[in-house]
Amino acid sequence: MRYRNATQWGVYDVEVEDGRIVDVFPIDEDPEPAEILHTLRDGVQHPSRIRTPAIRRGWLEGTDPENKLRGADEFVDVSWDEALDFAAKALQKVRQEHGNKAIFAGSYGWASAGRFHHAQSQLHRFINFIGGCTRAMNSYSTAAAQVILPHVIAPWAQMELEQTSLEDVVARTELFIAFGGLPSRNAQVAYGGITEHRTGIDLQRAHESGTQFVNISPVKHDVADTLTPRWIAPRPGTDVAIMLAMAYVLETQNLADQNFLASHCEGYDRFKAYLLGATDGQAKTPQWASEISSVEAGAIESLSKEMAGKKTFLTAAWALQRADHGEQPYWMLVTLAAMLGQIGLTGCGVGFGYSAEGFVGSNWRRFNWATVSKGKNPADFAIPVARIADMLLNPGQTISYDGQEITFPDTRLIYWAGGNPFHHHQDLNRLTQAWRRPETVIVNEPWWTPTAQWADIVFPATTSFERTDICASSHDPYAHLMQQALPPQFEARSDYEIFAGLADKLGFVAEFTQGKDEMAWLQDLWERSNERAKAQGFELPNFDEFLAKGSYQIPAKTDSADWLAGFRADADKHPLSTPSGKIEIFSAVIDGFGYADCPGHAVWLEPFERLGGAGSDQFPLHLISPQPKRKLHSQYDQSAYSQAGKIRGREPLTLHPIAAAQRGIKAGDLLRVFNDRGACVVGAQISEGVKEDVVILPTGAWFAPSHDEAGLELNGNPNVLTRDKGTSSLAQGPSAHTCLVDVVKLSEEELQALVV
Ligand SMILES: Nc1nc2c(c(=O)[nH]1)N[C@H]1C(S)=C(S)[C@@H](COP(=O)(O)OP(=O)(O)OC[C@H]3O[C@@H](n4cnc5c(=O)[nH]c(N)nc54)[C@H](O)[C@@H]3O)O[C@H]1N2
Ligand SMILES: Nc1nc2c(c(=O)[nH]1)N[C@H]1C(S)=C(S)[C@@H](COP(=O)(O)OP(=O)(O)OC[C@H]3O[C@@H](n4cnc5c(=O)[nH]c(N)nc54)[C@H](O)[C@@H]3O)O[C@H]1N2
Ligand SMILES: [Mo]
Repeated sequence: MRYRNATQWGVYDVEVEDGRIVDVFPIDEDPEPAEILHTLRDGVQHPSRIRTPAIRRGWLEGTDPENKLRGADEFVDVSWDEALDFAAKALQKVRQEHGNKAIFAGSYGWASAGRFHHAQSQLHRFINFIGGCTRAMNSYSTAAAQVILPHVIAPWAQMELEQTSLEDVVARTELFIAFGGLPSRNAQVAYGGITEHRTGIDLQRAHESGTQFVNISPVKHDVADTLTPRWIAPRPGTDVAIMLAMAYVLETQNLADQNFLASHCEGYDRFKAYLLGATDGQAKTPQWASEISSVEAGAIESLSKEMAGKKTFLTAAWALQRADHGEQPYWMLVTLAAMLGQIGLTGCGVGFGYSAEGFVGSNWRRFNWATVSKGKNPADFAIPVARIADMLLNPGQTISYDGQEITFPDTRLIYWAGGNPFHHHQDLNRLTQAWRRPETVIVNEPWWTPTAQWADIVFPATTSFERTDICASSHDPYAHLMQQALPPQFEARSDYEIFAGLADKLGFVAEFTQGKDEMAWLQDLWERSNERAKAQGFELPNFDEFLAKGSYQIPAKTDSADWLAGFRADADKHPLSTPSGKIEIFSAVIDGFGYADCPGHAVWLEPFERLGGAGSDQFPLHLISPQPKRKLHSQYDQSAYSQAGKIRGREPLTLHPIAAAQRGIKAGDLLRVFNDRGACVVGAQISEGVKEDVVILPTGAWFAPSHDEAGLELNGNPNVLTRDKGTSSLAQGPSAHTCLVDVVKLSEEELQALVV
């Protein structure tokens, strides 16, 4: 039998025989199915599935009061009733003794597609009934962007969903300059789900209609060869210096659009004084930028002039803001686009994350489908998402965030459902210390992931293939019925059922379930969505019709003007939502915060380490840890398809032939990558497509600490190397991409030890 189901990398038909998934097929509507689909063949029913509820022995028996064994202990299988009972009592105890803020249930992570069975939504709905918890705000993806851009140009949601479409690029863009490139592997994925993969096709159409692509990235294949891009390879983390030098060329060669700067922007003069060196004695010349970035001054100058003479679109990968002072490249790119004066013209201006996910730049109507109602968090408190280890380690400490002060609570209980902090967080050796502090950690997971292994109480969760749901997201033209293809595996229950079970123990199951079954909840979502559709002037088919047909396509949008065309035409009539209604090249609000690490206009700030700067004498290679090609984050790393991409079972690290030769490294060797923060084992892959002193280690390998003194991580998880520091006092985002390392071949002795 075939069943249609959906993932965050596409919609698929899975073939099931004798209760096993035997094959997976893309659907006709998808012109370029993602290769990640192959993970599903053996991944869903992999031996790594959690079979029964389980409790960590040291926690259950009270023999590990300081939680020293958390992460390395054995688990005892228990019944659902017992596990729910222990969890409900632990939640009650912490609430009563320490208050709800002592429960951390931010639970960041991508979980799975499906609007009803969305793990975090279920967790948050449940926890709000018992008084709420400490939550997390913003995302690991775009934390710095989410905070800086509303001050400068537009709220992130608007920017992300409404910015210039690739259709407009095809129609009109002559020069497309991509800082961080347009890595096609990333467009396989879209949060909440994706029906049609079109990014590669649309970029190819742009190329064929004459758009020229420039890839400014340490990695050559960040723009597909078929787009015949020019490649400029800066040192990672130095893009702001290059952008400033471009601005310098525009300003000093009379190429900046002074009219647009005067009519549509705020505070250019303040920025200009800095640009020309009046405020700090340093003109931001191409020569200055060249010394920082290693890009030739002449190349910067000629590209700047070319930009001014063409219909130009500027973009940056999200990766650029996942770095120390990650606010700056985004602010500076908007500033640069404002100086070109083309913002609001079709196919021109600035936008972010084209290829970061498959929906960016798509041109369909944006429709906000209804979600599971979660109610309000009575604790009304959240920390910036990437500050979790800081919070766990430093109760009572106060940090700055976007003009506010946030004081960390004393966390006594962690509840995680649908995320993998031992995948996503930086400096995992630090996280392991922090993670031992709470009394209790509860995790819902389908598989024995590192986060499940680092819990005290583990509930086995179903996957989306074991439940019925609706896949629909604000950026996809379709809604799909997700058909249950398999019975729940072993003793697994859906997150909804798990929280209903806890609600039962705590005496509010009727309120939590409202007496509805899965299908009744789906109907409720559908009908509430229809109310929203009517407000937009269209109607959904009735629920039974949708069930019978299995999918529905919303109507296309009617307005095709550039999202900033109105603002361009008349900035007074169509102001931006910034304080001045204009593009804020200088922000009085941010200036007023008085942050040394994020002043009132875009600036070059030295990162805590970089090539040619701090730390590079000791650790001469820059590590970039991008998204993995063969999976979504850590999901399905256990599958045969992901494992087929490994070298001797370890994640491949790509390095330049010169860096390899200097260290006697050959392709296929096992290596140790290391710095002061940690070390891991990787397999060597050699390529001329990376800058000489840059190495690439994708994220996603399941964290496997060796638990010995050397602290060697065994699968190649880059987050043992990254530093856990906020981008700045403004956004406090993650700074994973600022990371220096060195690499050596493993010695015979180390190799022997690995075999054991
Ligand atoms: N060094 C470095 N680190 C990074 C990044 C980087 O660029 N460099 N990128 C960061 C970014 S942008 C992100 S978004 C994060 C991603 O980090 P995460 O989103 O935390 O990573 P995932 O592996 O997607 O974790 C989702 C987890 O949910 C589980 N799951 C799936 N479906 C269900 C379900 O229905 N119920 C339950 N209970 N669980 C389910 C999966 O098994 C998996 O363990 O990583 C960040 N970390
Ligand atoms: N296949 C797959 N696709 C995914 C995901 C996945 O796990 N797997 N994850 C999804 C998620 S959650 C997100 S947030 C997006 C992330 O989307 P991005 O943040 O854009 O993705 P990354 O892969 O981290 O980085 C993109 C590129 O930026 C370049 N880069 C890194 N640092 C610098 C720098 O300092 N300067 C310049 N110029 N370039 C730099 C790297 O070479 C890298 O290839 O991807 C999504 N897409
Ligand atoms: Mo992300």
